Amino acid sequence: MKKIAFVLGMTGQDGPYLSKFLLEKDYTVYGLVKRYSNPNLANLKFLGIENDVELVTGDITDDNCLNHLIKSIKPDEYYNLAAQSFVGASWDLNKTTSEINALGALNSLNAIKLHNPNTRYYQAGTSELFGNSGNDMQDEDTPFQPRSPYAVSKLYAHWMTINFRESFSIHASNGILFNHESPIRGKEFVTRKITDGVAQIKCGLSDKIILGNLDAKRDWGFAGDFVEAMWLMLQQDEPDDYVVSTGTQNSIHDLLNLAFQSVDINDWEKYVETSPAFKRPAELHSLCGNNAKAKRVLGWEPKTSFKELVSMMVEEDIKRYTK
Ligand code: F7E
Repeated sequence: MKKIAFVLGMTGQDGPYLSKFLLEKDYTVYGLVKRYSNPNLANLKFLGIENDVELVTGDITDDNCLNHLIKSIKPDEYYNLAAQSFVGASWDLNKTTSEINALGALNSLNAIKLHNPNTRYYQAGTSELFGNSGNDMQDEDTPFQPRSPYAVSKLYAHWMTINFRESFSIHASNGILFNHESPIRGKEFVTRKITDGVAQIKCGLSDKIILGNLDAKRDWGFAGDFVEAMWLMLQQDEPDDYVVSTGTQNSIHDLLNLAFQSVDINDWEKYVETSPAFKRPAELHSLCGNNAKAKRVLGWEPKTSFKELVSMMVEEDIKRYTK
């Protein structure tokens, strides 16, 4: 019998990549989409899978809806990728962020416990939990010091996932994912903002990119690689928590260098400005993940280098403007 996966966050970046991966493994994939007159299926279309997934309408903040869907779909695997995922917006939207990211996870876990306790649960966790840890690299033992409403909401989801695992023997795992990007990343995130801006400059459609803190350093990987780790977590006999990262760090300066270099522009400074509008009330300066546990236990490794990732994103953005 085909395995059934239920993916929440189907119109974002990771939902479509994970769904494509699961379809290739012959899963039946159900995806939750919010009710809109015109749901945005662009990312599913980009990956060519919009007709291959079963879309169901609902909302992670509505526990009745999740209870009903779990009862009818009876998924073997439940991937909670639904989130208000933009850290920068989470100060202004702190309640919405908490309702979706924190209580949405609780609604999911309660629905599984009540209606299909054998469903395996994946919680999309984040390196934002670590805050400014002071360590050069962060791993599963690094203490959490969340510094944004986004990170605080994800901390709740993280511990609730562990609580359901320990209290009710639910197979529930946390993936503590560092930044992961792709050509279908939202344009509000700094990678895509830059690759889209570079494409516009190259195509003569713009002459500047306005950014916030250029000194931030992150561990950026390819979303298409990271979704495999999510799946691997749910294939283990025992649930657990894993850092998923590339183990390499780059700054926004490095990102700008590579993005402009990929279109043969070497004097990028004249195209880049900064504005306080894009700075955050509390910033994370430096993140880099130690992925040794994911490598050892899951046998997972990232495949795409930072340079390949940036070139891929710029190339796709240029295609969009030259079609
Ligand atoms: O910012 C700095 C910004 O918004 C990265 C989400 O997927 O990864 C993501 O969160 C850095 C920050 O991602 C701009 O201040 C400078 O230091 O691309 P970002 P993020 O906040 O790291 C984690 C793991 C998640 O879980 C999140 O859901 O870049 N930065 N100038 C800027 N950032 C943005 N967005 N825009 C700027 O103009």
